[in-house]
Amino acid sequence: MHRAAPKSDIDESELTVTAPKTEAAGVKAVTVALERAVEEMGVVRTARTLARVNQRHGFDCPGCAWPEPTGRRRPAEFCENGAKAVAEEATLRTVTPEFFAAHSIDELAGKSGYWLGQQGRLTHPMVLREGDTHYTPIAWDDAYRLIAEQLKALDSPDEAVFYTSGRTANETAFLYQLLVRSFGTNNLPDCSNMCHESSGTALTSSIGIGKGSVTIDDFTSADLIIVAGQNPGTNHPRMLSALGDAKAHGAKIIAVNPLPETGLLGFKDPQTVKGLTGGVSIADDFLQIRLGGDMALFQGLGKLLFDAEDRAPGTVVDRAFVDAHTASFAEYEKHMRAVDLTVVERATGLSRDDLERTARLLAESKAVIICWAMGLTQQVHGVATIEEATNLLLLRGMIGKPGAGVCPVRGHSNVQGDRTMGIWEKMPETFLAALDREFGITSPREHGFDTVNAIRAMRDGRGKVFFGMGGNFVSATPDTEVTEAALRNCELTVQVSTKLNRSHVVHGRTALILPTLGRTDEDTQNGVRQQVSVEDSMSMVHLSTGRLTPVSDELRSEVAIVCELAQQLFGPDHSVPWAELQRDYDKIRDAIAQVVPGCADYNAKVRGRNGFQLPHPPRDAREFRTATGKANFAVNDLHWLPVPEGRLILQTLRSHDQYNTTIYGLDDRYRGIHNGRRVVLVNPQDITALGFAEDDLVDVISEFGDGTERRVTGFRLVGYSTPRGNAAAYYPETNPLIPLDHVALRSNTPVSKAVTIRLEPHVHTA
Ligand SMILES: Nc1nc2c(c(=O)[nH]1)N[C@H]1C(S)=C(S)[C@@H](COP(=O)(O)OP(=O)(O)OC[C@H]3O[C@@H](n4cnc5c(=O)[nH]c(N)nc54)[C@H](O)[C@@H]3O)O[C@H]1N2
Ligand SMILES: Nc1nc2c(c(=O)[nH]1)N[C@H]1C(S)=C(S)[C@@H](COP(=O)(O)OP(=O)(O)OC[C@H]3O[C@@H](n4cnc5c(=O)[nH]c(N)nc54)[C@H](O)[C@@H]3O)O[C@H]1N2
Ligand SMILES: [Mo]
Repeated sequence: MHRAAPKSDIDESELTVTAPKTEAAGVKAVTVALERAVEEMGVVRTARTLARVNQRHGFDCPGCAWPEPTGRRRPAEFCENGAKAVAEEATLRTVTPEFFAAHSIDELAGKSGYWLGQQGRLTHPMVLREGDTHYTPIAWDDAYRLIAEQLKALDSPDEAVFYTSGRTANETAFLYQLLVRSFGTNNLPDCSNMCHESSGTALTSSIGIGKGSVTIDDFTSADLIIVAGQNPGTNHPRMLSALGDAKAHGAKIIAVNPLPETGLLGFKDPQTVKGLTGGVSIADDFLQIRLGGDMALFQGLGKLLFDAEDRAPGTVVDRAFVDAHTASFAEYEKHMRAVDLTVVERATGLSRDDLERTARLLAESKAVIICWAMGLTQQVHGVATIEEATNLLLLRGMIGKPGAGVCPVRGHSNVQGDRTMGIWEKMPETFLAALDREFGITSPREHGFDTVNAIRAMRDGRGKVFFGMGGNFVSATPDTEVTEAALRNCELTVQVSTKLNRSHVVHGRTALILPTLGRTDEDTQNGVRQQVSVEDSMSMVHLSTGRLTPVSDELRSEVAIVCELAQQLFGPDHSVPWAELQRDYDKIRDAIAQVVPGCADYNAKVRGRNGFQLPHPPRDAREFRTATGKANFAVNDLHWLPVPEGRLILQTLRSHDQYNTTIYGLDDRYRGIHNGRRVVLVNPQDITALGFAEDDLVDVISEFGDGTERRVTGFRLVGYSTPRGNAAAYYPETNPLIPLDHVALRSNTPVSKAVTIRLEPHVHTA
């Protein structure tokens, strides 16, 4: 029925390039997704599974964190990449002990991440002991004992690192951080450190809470929506429906992006019959900005808003809001009035007319939302850039009213919830005190390692045990060579995973693979089907229930793995009732209700029709819990990215056919790249100016301020619409180019969207 796993690996010589698509979604999206799903799951499982995505009593889509429309869930909010995410997880292909017996670790290390992931679901706990050539099966209890022994043998709990990826449900996340803090460390790096950390840092400083202030319903009352540094057509396809609805209600939409992303510029809604025929352009205006130019854009707009206020006093600055709710307005005003618009033009690559047109819309609109994702966060000045976007909204009184606010669009389906539940290397004292009170433990107070600092620690021998609760640490992090050496430097690496990935084949002296249930799988404890809960990008919490029969009896839930390991580690007399919590997830939610702010009565509220919304003081009451008690205008010196002579600035991004390090297929349909991934998209004029021709094979060399260089080889040059001096290539193939120390100020996020590179002809070595 379903297709066998691909036997051969990627052959980049088969790569073809066609013109980028001008329309996203539509019928093609439905066909592609269904074909993939049927290949992986067969017809019956496909029908049963896709009918339950994001439905009441169904499961939360493991795709992205975009919320479901409230009240009126569509029969099935169809989303191509959501369907691919589900198919990827619910596949019937399996990676069994026989598979590991047939493939040595050296052989697996030579395969691409694509090949590894496509082999199927992991079925048994496996171990690789020092000197072994192959992973072999291990009993669960022996695996727990091995981990506990290694952890207890450390000189300090701070020599262990506990990573989390954002698919982990609230119940697991809460227990996992409890285990880690009971053990005695705050070393809880997560994928968010590489993702929206800059958003959290900026928003906490500006408005007192690191989360977005809008709800899905605000989209239909907004009259201006700016989407900056985000490619929703690929990464949040359901957001296009919300933007389409907003447009139908009269909102204007502005896309700010170096690339003319198909989803923003042309969209065929697969939900409506209309979508089957004509498409609409989602964006009313497209500002093709230079990489790293957004801080300049927001400052330039600030300046122009003050100019507009001068022309018509009392119409642009929301005085009442500014006076009642904000601090440092005078400093901000002074700073903005001094902004030099000719510098802004150079920094952004935009014209004076672009800037004035946008400022006019901002000044006239009654309700404005600014959305953003990785194009803003993964920049050296990402935090300041997001503060500048927030400044504009504060100036216009656009926080805490219908149709207006800040909207960081989260990636992983529960990355926001994981943070709420305590997955953070620097949780505040109030949380730790509540945790200690509830469980009779003493949480450490010293901050732990974030992702970049965890790599540094393992590299330097200060981190000796790595435990990954999901994710693919080796491929997702920057400076691949350094990170791989850091992992190999560990005594023990443990990966709790659903699918095979590179983090299983780049390993410590001893390595464990612990196979776990996914979102779609039925989770039964003590004979009773369990549910978990997640929080979306707009602070809505709801239940998720998997119903598929797991592909193997040996899979354990993430909750079970945490509880069973904890009992092994802490013994039977620990003050946390691990066995009881594992037996009934309601008990975990009762504990969450006692510890996590806003979660009182969790079990009852999460069972409500649409779940429940966590409190957000600026959104709910224009209350700003900052040190000043007000929303803070931030004053930042302007930074942007001039392109050094003969060089380019590279951004690393996602194709339409991948989920982070999971490669679904080799078809970046919207951008016209097929059957391969090693491409660099460059402005055709730059290709000529640098002495190359389209289709040339090149090596890409990154140059860092400390004089070090990094190289990846054999990339195809593709002429593409991007500003002069800017280039784009796929993640994770280009992660070796990103220096570990190339991080965003204040958030320590790897700068994946601005790497200085040069190109050299690729010399074939036979
Ligand atoms: N199908 C699918 N869905 C996903 C994911 C996936 O891999 N596949 N990943 C999930 C995760 S974890 C995340 S975080 C999100 C990521 O969602 P996105 O942030 O949309 O992901 P990227 O592919 O990194 O795209 C970054 C976008 O920002 C633009 N950009 C880059 N630099 C700049 C800049 O300096 N200024 C401006 N204005 N724009 C810039 C790029 O051209 C691109 O359009 O998606 C989530 N959803
Ligand atoms: N160059 C560059 N690097 C980047 C980025 C970029 O834009 N450019 N983006 C960054 C961002 S935004 C993010 S969020 C990170 C992503 O970093 P990660 O979250 O670490 O990476 P993923 O590729 O999402 O992880 C995929 C693996 O998760 C496992 N998995 C899937 N579902 C489950 C589950 O339910 N439970 C468990 N236990 N495991 C599961 C599977 O084994 C799969 O192989 O990458 C970052 N790295
Ligand atoms: Mo992310």
